[in-house]
Amino acid sequence: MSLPLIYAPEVEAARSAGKPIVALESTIITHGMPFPQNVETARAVEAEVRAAGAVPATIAVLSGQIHIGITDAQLDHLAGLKTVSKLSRADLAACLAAGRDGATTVAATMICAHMAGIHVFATGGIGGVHRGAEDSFDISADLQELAQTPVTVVAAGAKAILDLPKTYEVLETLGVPVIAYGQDQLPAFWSAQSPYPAPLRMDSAAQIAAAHLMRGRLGLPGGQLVTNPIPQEDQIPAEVLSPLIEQALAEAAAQGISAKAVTPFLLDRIFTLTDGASLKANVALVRNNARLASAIAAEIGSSTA
Ligand code: PSU
Repeated sequence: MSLPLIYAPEVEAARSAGKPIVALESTIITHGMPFPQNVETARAVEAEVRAAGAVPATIAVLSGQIHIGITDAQLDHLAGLKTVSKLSRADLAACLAAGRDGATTVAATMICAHMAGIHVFATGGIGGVHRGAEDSFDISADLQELAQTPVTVVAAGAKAILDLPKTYEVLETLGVPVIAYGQDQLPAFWSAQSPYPAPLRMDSAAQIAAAHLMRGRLGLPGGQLVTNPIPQEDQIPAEVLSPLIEQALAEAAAQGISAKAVTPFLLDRIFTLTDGASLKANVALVRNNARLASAIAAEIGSSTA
């Protein structure tokens, strides 16, 4: 039986022509940002990828089919849905089998990108170990996915709402290469710097592409996490953000927010508490990640050609 996979015409043409392709996720559209900024950002990020000479493939599930690349009308449909499932590894097959719509998280987007032969994926921030995970056990499935699916994910680090040291400890345990781009410290999503030293540092897209290809040659499962610092001019300093993150976390605990609802709740509260500045920074960092991902995809393409 064939896979329930539909390629957008632009992506199909890129596959035939051997052009670099960059996967993009859809949960950031449906659960990560408010309307209409979510749609504007999705279009702007696709435009960044095109401007960098690659082809964007925004991945989503529509009527039980995995779409590798979506049209403007499909993006509007997805962004306009009142409620839509947030699909991770555990939910993907059930959503497809039921013929429903769903937005793909980092984990599910990696699975779909790999099925479609796409090596590189750009997003904002991956999920990770939530603060208080020693009691809640709330650890994003994104981490396990990085350990098993061979896609290089470009993010601005794990989201700063998480427990960053624990997140990077788990990635180390899982054998996931964590690469900081152009600096020695790990970035912290809305802030370019963190106190945490990066396990690996690379300074060019070519180096990152070579490491990706070498993992494949060695037969190692899993991908790479590239942490790309938000541009200095767009960042929110950690000392400004920290108390607001604490406040949002306290509100989530008081309201009993749990499981898949935690990340969207926190992002929404931080948006309000920063008067929208967190969203502006989020948009800037995703665009920045799209540019680096496009350069890595081009390097991977030229190495295998
Ligand atoms: N990047 C963003 N905003 C987001 C996400 C990524 O800038 O909302 C989404 C991704 O889909 C990621 C998810 O997989 O947040 C993490 O959710 P959780 O913590 O529930 O695993």
